[in-house]
Amino acid sequence: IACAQTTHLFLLMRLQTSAEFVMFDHRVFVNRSLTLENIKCYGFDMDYTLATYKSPDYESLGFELMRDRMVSVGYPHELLRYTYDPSFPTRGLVIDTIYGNLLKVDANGNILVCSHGFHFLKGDQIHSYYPNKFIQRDDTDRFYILNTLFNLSETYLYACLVDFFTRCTRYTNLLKGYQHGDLFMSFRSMFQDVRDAMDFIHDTGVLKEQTIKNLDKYLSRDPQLPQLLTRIKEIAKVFLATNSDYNYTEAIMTYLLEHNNKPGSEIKSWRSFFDLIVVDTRKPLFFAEGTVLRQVLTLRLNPTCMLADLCFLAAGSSDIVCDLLDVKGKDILYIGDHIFGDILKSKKRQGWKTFLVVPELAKELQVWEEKKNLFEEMKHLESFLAEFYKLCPGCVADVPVGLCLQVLTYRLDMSYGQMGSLLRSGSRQTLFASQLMRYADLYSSTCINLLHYPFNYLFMAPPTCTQRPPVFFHSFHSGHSSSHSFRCLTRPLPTLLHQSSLSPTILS
Ligand SMILES: *[C@@H]1O[C@H](CO)[C@@H](O)[C@H](O)[C@H]1NC(C)=O
Ligand SMILES: *[C@@H]1O[C@H](CO)[C@@H](O)[C@H](O)[C@H]1NC(C)=O
Ligand SMILES: CC(=O)N[C@H]1CO[C@H](CO)[C@@H](O)[C@@H]1O
Ligand SMILES: [Mg+2]
Repeated sequence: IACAQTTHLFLLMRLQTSAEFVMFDHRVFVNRSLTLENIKCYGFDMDYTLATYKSPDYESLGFELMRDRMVSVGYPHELLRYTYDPSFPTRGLVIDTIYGNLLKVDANGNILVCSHGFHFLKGDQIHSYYPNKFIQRDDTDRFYILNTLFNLSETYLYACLVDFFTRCTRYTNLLKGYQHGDLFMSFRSMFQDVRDAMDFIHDTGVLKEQTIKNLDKYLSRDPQLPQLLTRIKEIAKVFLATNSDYNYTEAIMTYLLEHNNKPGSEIKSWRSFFDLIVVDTRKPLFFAEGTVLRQVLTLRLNPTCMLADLCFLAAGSSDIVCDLLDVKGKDILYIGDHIFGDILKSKKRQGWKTFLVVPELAKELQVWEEKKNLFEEMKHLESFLAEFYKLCPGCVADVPVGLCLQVLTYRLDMSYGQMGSLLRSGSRQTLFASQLMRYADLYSSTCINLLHYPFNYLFMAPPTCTQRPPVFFHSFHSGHSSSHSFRCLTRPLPTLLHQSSLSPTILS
């Protein structure tokens, strides 16, 4: 009853604060209610947040630089034949450094998809590596999550290596690596080499150098960005906190904001869009104890900066941001793309409100729209199964129904790419999706979407009827469901992650 009442109340409130005026693919999705009116300060990350890198050109560049680095430290020349294939990797995969597999898992470590190189393993093959199709995710020495967009090229490179050595006749395939004469090369050492190559292209600045040389190729420039920042600055304080260094930040932000004016209009320094700029932040450390604050002394200081000579800093900590801008953690909305570095730490340690930028959402929404009938079909099958288990606990469902579900899941997954969706496999949520729900208050494909809402907007989270999200599938998998959870399901809610969002009602 309580649940039905909440839903009812929610529907009433929704009539008043309807978000239906925003086109679906421009939506900001809500996990926890948030009143924009209370936000006194907006913080932005730079890479992949304000600066949208072009996919797949940018990932290809990263991949090629790393691949060439591997060859120059002694890996076979044949690797040079591989080129980046954007249809293969999905963000959020887990590398098993013992067996060399790439895994897509859910929040509890259940395996949804598993590949060895480019070969996708079937159910019984997965079982032979992982009894119960399950991994102990807290074994962080063995399993590494590839959570950032920068990790995509790394993910693909690792798959290329496994593919190459598995098929190359000079090498003998063993359980934990390859044998070549007296030499044993473990999957683990290959992973370490890929990481080193990744560090190499970042630390030596070769990736940045190539990017800056060819900004039009690697960076997309949204003409609405100056408008967004100007509008925010009229009502709140704005800061930039980036892990990038001063020179790179300068180049990127100049490109995004200064070369982005309408012809004939006056050129405004990119710095004047912000009240405070912090480079070299070393997030997530920035949100904890921080590092020693340095002033970027070489700069000619921006006269419009409210904080006079302190407006441009290097390193420091999030506490310093609050002090300088005179705001409390709860008054800050921080917008970033890195679930661990930007979102988790700022929320957990500082109580900041968080907005996660998930560029893949554009594609996710497109598939959702195109494959609506498949999602519907899946929903019907699953509610049929749930009903069946409810009536007959402990029974085994008919094979064709299970098979149908498998086929549907596969067809849906393939609509996203070889590794499937970032957020789900069939109707099961990925680890990435569960982290997103836990730590992000709001999420959207780009921060520009904030422009579609008034700055006093109340973002309403859908009511949760039980403590177990998502209601439906928990009860389905554990074999018992209550009529309460069914009622929750029928609510027409604008959350992308919930099963209920698969209902076409939110679009109408
Ligand atoms: C993924 O990329 C981040 C940088 O965005 C890096 O710090 C991290 O080490 C990478 N993860 C792995 C497992 O290599
Ligand atoms: C930034 O660029 C200037 C000149 O272009 C150079 O002298 C300086 O060393 C660079 N700083 C960093 C941190 O790369
Ligand atoms: C609507 C929604 O996704 N709500 C989730 C927001 O985050 C909390 C905390 O993890 C979840 O419990 C909710 O289900
Ligand atoms: Mg970033």
